[in-house]
Amino acid sequence: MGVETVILQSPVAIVGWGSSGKAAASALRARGVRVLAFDGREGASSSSPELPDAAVHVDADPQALARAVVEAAPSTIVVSPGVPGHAPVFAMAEAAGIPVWGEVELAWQLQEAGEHAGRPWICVTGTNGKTTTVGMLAEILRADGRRAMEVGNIGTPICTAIDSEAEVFAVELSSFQLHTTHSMSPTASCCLNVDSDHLDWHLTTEAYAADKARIYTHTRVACVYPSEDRTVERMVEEADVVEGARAIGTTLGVPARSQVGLVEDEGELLLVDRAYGEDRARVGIVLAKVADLADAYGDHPTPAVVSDALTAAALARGVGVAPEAVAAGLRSFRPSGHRRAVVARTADLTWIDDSKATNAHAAEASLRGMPQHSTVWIVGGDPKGQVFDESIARVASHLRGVVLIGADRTDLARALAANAPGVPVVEVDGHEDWMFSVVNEAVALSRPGDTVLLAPACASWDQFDNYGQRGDAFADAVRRLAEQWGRSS
Ligand code: UMA
Repeated sequence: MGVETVILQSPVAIVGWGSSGKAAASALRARGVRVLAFDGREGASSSSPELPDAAVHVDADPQALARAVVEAAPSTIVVSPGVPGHAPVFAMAEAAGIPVWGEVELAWQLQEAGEHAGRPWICVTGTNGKTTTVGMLAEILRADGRRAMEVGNIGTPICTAIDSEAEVFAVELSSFQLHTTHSMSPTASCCLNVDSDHLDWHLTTEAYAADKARIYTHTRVACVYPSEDRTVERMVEEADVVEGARAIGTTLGVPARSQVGLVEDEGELLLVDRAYGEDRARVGIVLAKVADLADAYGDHPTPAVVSDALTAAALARGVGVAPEAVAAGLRSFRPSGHRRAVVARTADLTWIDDSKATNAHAAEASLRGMPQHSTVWIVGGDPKGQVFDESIARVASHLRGVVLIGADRTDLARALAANAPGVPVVEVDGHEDWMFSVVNEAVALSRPGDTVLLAPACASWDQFDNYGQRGDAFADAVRRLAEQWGRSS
């Protein structure tokens, strides 16, 4: 069918025996390819139901691990996204002339060499909003009657889905995954936004942005981008796309030609497409109302959420989805937990769990939707090398007070004192039952009608296994507070 077929010779080395590595190994073994597994963590187990006999070579020293990988003389090395781009395995593989692929690259190559060749991938990256956008996109595709599947960084390695009967993939991609993706050719693609994150992996903001920009490479139909974001627009301009692919902007304003945006009509905000209609020079096509998001986000969805909906709509229209499917999909979409979820209304306060806000950009987006001086902000954790000053200066006027958490609170405490000088800050250390102290401190800082927002701007790894566990601990503490409040009132 005109698709270049790549045949991998045995053995293939898998570096990182996590969910991506195991999925890659299963897909390869199903095709008769022998795999060798490597991991840098003591205790990485070989017990995988599909691969009981895979013996994992473990070495905690990255140099020694890389040497072992190369000495095994594999035809190809498949690295997991957690392996940083500066890990020695990359340079040693290059010196030895061995290609290095990520699990996403492998999934694309295997798909295109098999019976599902040509299945469209609609790909989304960005510092924030990826999971929400991919979820909305998949709902819109399903509302259009297509068998759509959400895959990638969202939690399902793509290699586990390539042999499924899905007709289209809504793909969430991280910068880690894009770093090792070379031949993927999305039908439509988008980078939602780009801000500093994961500097411990990429080392510089420029390297991080360069990996995000790879989402647009080889795009076939539509490169969707936020039209007010010059950095992302430049990524589209510089991308090596398939001849004929178009740049489609999204805007929270009235859309110009080749854009999807918002139009007010009799007090109602409408999502309008001026990008795909035949008569787009003169008329727009109404796709949905902002009010279609009300069941998921209440009457006042934040600009970030509306922006994600516009992007999902623009991507879906790129694969020919009917206009009415956009409204139906957005109405049936529900955000997953820990993403601005209201967990309780108690103690005269609204309690919001945005534990997924693991960087300053995401926390800022949440706070900016709040009225002035109305929010007690719970912030802190593993800062991942971020500098918080500018973000804090931008959100200071929304704050009533701050409860500072995390194992090391030094950077945030200094940035808050310098950039939000009038705002009271209470620090809570990791003593036993500390999350319950956090919610009580939040009550003490608040006034009736305020919001308490857990939006840590940091990773959770210093005190929890993941952001989900952190959000659950918060919701649990709020529940106990509500019980107490119920007893005393
Ligand atoms: N490992 C090494 N050497 C290293 C780093 C890791 O050997 O230098 C080993 C670890 O010891 C472990 C294994 O690799 O045994 C883990 O692999 P991994 O960290 O690549 O994680 P996976 O289990 O394969 O999950 C990955 C994504 N994880 C990361 O990018 C860190 C998952 O995203 C993704 O859902 C999954 O693939 C399927 O695509 C998680 C994530 O946190 C949710 N993503 C980051 C984010 O969203 O901010 C990017």
